[in-house]
Amino acid sequence: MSYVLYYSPGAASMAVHWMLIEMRVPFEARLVDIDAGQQHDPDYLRLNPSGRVPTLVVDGSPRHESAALLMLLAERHPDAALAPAPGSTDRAAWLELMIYLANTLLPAMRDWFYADSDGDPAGADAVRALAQRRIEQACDRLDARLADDRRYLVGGTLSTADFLAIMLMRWTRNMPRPAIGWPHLGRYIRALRALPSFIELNTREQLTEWRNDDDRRA
Ligand SMILES: N[C@@H](CCC(=O)N[C@@H](CS)C(=O)NCC(=O)O)C(=O)O
Repeated sequence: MSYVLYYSPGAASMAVHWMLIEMRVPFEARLVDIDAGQQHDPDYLRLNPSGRVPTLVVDGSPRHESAALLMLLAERHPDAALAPAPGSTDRAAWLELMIYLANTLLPAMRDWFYADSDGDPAGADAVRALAQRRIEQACDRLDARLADDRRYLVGGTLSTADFLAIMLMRWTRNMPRPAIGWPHLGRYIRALRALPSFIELNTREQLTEWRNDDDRRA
């Protein structure tokens, strides 16, 4: 199996990058500088016509969409046990959460960060206000799910839902209400940020923000 990940530090590629590190599978990481507009380079657009990251080239075929890539990797590496097996008790909750994060929270994040460029700048404040409400509702929902002191979102073990949720929670760090301020979410975030694979991910992506104080190496 061969993997080439096109990523940008801290972007939607982060969850996929984390999962590849956690699984300890060989892969090549290629930087796409989205601040410099490299996602619009013709060579990159041939791999990903939407001009976004991530792209994961899987055995020579370019694949997209962070949540789909996480689910695909879980399917291709069942031994890593990063998704409940089909037919298992936790499968439905995992599917529900993956789709909720990808279908409700991730688009609200896109609206928050890209309101001025994806739509009419004149309406951007209204778009951001709605996005903020949706993001905070998602934090309420995740916080309620974690209120029983569970360590992971689904089934008592680390799963793709945690990679996706933590990436999205990280994006709230400069929003009016950062996710770390919710009581149960805050505990969950601190626990997952302590995972060696998350620390390694931040080191490889050269990210210094949003790390536990005692993990900061940079
Ligand atoms: N739904 C896509 C969203 C990808 C996305 O919006 N990526 C952003 C970075 S977080 C991007 O590539 N932005 C560059 C641009 O839109 O020009 C996914 O989950 O993979």
